[in-house]
Amino acid sequence: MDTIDLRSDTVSWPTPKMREAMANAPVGDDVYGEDPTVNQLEAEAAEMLGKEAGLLVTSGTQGNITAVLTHCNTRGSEMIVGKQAHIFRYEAGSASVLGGVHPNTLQVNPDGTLDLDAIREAIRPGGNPHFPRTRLICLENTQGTVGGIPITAEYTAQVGEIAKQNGLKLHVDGARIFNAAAALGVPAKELVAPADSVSFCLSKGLCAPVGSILVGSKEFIDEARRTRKMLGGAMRQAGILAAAGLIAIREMTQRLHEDHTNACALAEGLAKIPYIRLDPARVRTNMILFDFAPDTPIAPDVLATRLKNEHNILIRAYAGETKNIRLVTHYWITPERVEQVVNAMRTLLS
Ligand code: TLP
Repeated sequence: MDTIDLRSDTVSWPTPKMREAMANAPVGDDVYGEDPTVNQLEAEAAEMLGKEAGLLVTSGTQGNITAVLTHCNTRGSEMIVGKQAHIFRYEAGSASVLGGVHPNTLQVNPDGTLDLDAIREAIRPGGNPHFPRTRLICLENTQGTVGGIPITAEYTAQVGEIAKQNGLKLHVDGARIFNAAAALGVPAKELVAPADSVSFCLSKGLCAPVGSILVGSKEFIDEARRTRKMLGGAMRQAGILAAAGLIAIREMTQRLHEDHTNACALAEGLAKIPYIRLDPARVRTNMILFDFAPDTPIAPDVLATRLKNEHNILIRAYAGETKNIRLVTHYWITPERVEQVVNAMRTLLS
């Protein structure tokens, strides 16, 4: 029996077409700028996001830290970032550890935004030696911890305006920006138009095995290339990876609505099962967050173990968070598998 893995979209394997493209990719030494497949991917990705240049990095985390270090190039800089954002919560404190960058964290609203007034208030007045120097605002689109909620172009434009008025840079962690684009029916480049930099992942819903892309102005990417080198992320015949990345951006971005449809069907099926507390209306992209009623006869971690052992279904139970189960749909989660998951949950909870 095949495993049904709903722990994340990061678990998605490369497609057979990607594996074939990887085997046949034209390559060169990318540190010399000579890998034609990497160059092609970086150019196409930049174009899709409406920016001048792109940079292939090893992971979403490396894309974010490369951006943060490039924008905040003096120790004692400060970035305004969501308290529930991946950059703050799940990147091992890299901005502080590697860059001496001080995070000024704001509560993320249930719709994935940061309060505009809270952003304004968080910006430090200049010229006072008591304060760190505010340099950067970071947004996340889709916002993961609130359930993959897409952030609109209008909201990002308002944050961009605040950044501009205060001489700050805006970085968007767009790990799943193409999910946001599919959900909102707006081209990704419009969603990130006000951003100075954007990173997005090839290796999540887009199915590539490795890699993310950071985009921005040519000047920013030239500098980011140096930062990436410093972080050990300059690769050699990386065209092998970029070949999968080209399929990811050209083809896989076009089918993400299927993952969203499957996530909705899964949410609707699960919401009908006793003890599951889930609002299907909050499922906007490929993520489902839910928890259990207090009188549920089975603990979440026991449920996860039984799903694995008895039904070959993998889920992740998050301890200590409001919604402690997250399910993520992706290319390998078909409508038939959605049905299998609903049936298995119903069996275990009845
Ligand atoms: N997120 C992973 C975990 O680390 C939580 C997941 O399973 O969702 N930005 C966002 C918004 C992300 O969700 C992630 C990965 C990253 C950046 C980092 O990407 P990688 O894992 O490639 O470093």
